[in-house]
Amino acid sequence: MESVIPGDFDYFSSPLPLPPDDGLTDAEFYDLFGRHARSRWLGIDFTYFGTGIGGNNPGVDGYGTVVFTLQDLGFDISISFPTADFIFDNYTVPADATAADVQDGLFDDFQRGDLIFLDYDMDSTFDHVAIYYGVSNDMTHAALTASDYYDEVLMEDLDDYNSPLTQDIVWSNVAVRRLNHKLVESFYIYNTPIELN
Ligand SMILES: [Ca+2]
Repeated sequence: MESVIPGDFDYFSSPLPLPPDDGLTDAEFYDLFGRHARSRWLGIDFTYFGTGIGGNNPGVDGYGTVVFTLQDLGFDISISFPTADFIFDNYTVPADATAADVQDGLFDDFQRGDLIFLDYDMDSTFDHVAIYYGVSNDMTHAALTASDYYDEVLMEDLDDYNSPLTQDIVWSNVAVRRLNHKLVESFYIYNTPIELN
């Protein structure tokens, strides 16, 4: 403990507010985000602009699996603009992995929680976002996706070339991003507990 006696050199340094800090390393945060998204949304109905569990439009789309997960983790994140582009533009940074990696089936640079954005019709507006998960049951490279093909949130096998998600990845404009941990951390509500489980 430094001296806080008035006139002491250190007197003015200690009262400065600490920046928001969720106490997690980047790796812990991304892992927590991925696991919480999976546990929260697997098996939930796919609904465009879904309001999550309950609400006036129950279910989730890709955007919801990201935003509502962040809300669950205590981040005060806006849901006023329910689009994948909103997440991409405001809350993400480049990942280590690239679009070419996922389109070529190369997953060495992926980590759980990475976000795979898809622009199906190549109009420069993202239409979907899936969450890379990694090992899940018998899959080595699984992703959590709110699928309009299956009408539910499920894990799809990115090593299966014929899975609907893989086909969408191959035939769409794709970007691989990750949440900006430091940025979403700044939205953290201090008194909401985050637990690694
Ligand atoms: Ca589009």
